[in-house]
This record gives sequence, structure tokens and C-alpha cells, in this order.
Amino acid sequence: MSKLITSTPAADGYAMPAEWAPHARCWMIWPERPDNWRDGAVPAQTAFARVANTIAEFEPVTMCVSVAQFHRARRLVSGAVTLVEIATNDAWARDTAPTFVRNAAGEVRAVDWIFNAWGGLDGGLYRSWDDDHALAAHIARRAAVDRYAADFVLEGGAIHVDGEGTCLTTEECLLNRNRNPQLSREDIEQRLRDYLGVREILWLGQGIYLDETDGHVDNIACFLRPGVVALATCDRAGDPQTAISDDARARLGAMRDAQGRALEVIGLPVPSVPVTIAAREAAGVLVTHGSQPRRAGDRLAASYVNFYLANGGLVVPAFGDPNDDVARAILAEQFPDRLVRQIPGREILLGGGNVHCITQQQPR
Ligand code: KQY
Repeated sequence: MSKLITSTPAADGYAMPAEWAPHARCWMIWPERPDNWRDGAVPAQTAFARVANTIAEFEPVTMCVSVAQFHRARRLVSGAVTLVEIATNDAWARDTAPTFVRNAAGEVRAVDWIFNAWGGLDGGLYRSWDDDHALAAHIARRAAVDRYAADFVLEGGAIHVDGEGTCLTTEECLLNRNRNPQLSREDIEQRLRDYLGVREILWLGQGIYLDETDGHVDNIACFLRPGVVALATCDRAGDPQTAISDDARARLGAMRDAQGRALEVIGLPVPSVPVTIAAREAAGVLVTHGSQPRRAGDRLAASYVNFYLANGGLVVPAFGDPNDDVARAILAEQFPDRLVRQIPGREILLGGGNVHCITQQQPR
């Protein structure tokens, strides 16, 4: 049972908890579209199963899967992962599952954003996206939580919150003309306050260089705890990522969060060498009308900030780069009470995101 509620979370005393707050479960979606995932999505399925099975060591995981893929998914994910049959267009639960909000009594509701595949007909990554747009309502019903339908385009990967009134986002994404061209920056800030229950909106400029989501914040920066932000850093002279990360650091250095705190910034270096698509990887992706081209040599938006916090754990991607160890060590130091698990992230990256993008926490 899931009712549609016409007020807003803030008006009803609900807010989005920080990702480190306890989870009831993690939602994921099984990948299968051959025009985004190479070789019929088989390598991606192995990678997603690895993420699901790792998270399931820490908290319940529910995987949405099409009827056609049900038996295959069942073979690859552990018995601890629950499978539910739901049609989707692709596999980005961060963006197409609901964002969950909670009140002081611990009651949970869902926020169902408008989804337009990261830009609709103006740079969107596939068409159609009807099943993905409908997914949040399906999940709210499965989770038996009431649902707010937000009146603007947003993806969950475009926001991070600290659970204490602060939201972190990027201008590149939220002010992009392909999301909500009818809304001003102030209109968008008000909607974030209304639907996330935050007070202060912190704006970074751009996301990771060439991120096809138009710069989702969850690939470049996230809160590690209140007052502390992890930022993807780059020290290669002349690399566009260096200027983007330096600008983000300067902005963060001048900001105060909703509690009036200055922010401490922890750098997480991007891979030491840009990650690019190999010829055999590009060749394995079906070309269809409206799908995102995958060309050999194209640079991918690889970042260790794209990790997921599970109950008592942290799942971070590896790219086969020396900075894998650096990132893991930094995160282990920042989260001494969590087990840090590093899993291969390349196949997920080839589809346009990483561990955080394919997961969505439902708070306890
Ligand atoms: O990173 C994300 N949050 C989503 C990436 C979507 C890529 C679609 N090809």
C-alpha cells in the first residue's frame, strides 16, 4: 500500500537522512540493455552481482530485474539478494529509484522525481525512459511507503545531503537547460528545501570531466560526515579535471554548511592515468538510435568518490590503477568503523557511472 501525498516532505517534518544513517535495505537494478552495456551486458551483470553480493554482507539488497533476465540474475546473485520483477529502461537505481525521507518518529516516505534520462531530447542518454520514470512509484509500493511526486526533474545522483540540513549539488547539472529550464536557481533551491528537508544548498560548478550525467555531484564530491567533504582531486597540469577540482576546492573552502560550520575537504585523487574505452569494449556495444555513442579512446568519468556506504561497510570501485590503493587507504582512515570493500568498477564505468550510481539506500 502506497498513497500519493500532495504536500511536501519539509511541510510534513520529513528530511533525507545522510547515507551513513542506518539502512533498511539497498535497491539495485539488473543491467541488460545491449546499447549501453557491452557484450549483451554479460560483463556488467557480473560486476553488478559482485556489488549486490558485497552489499548483502552488510544489509538487505533488493534487485529489480526484468522477467526475461530473472533466472540469469538468480544464478549470479547470492541467495541473500531478493529479486523483484519490474521493467526498467536501464540500471541506475540512484537516479530512478525514489529518494527516501524520514521523520523524527522514524517513519519513511519516498520522493518520486521526474526522470528524463539525464536531459530528455536535449542530450538525454536514451529514449524512451517511461519505465524508468515509473520505477520510483513501483518501488514505493513494494516498500509499502507513501510517496511524494515532485514537480521537477532531478536524479538522486545529483544531490548529496549531510542529514543536518545541508545539500551539495552542481550547477552543471541542476542549472542545465535540459533539466528544468523554467526554474531559476532560487526556484530550484526552494524545491530542494521542500523535498529534501534541507536549509542550505552548496553549489559546486562542474562534476567530473566528461561525466555524461551533466556533472552529477555523486561522482565528484560527497559528505563523509557532517562538516567533512570528500572531493575528487587531480594534479595533472593541463588536464581539465584539475581546473574543475581546484574550482570545487576553492568553493568548498568559502562555504558554510547549514550548521554554520566551515567544511574540511579530504582529497580523493582520480586514477593516475585517465581511463579510456578500449577498442574491443566499444565494439561490444550495440549502436541504436538515441543511445550514447561508445567510441574507442573516449575518456570515462572515473572517480573513487562514487562509493556506497552500507551498514558497517563501504563499497568503492577499483580501476586497476595505483590510486586504487590510495583511495582505499584514505577511505579506511576516514571510516575506521566500517569495512572497506573494493570491487572492480570498470564495467560499471563503461556504462556511464559507478557503485553509488547503481545503488539507492532505503533508511531504516
Ligand atoms: O551516473 C549515474 N548516476 C547515471 C549514469 C547514467 C549513464 C547512462 N548511460
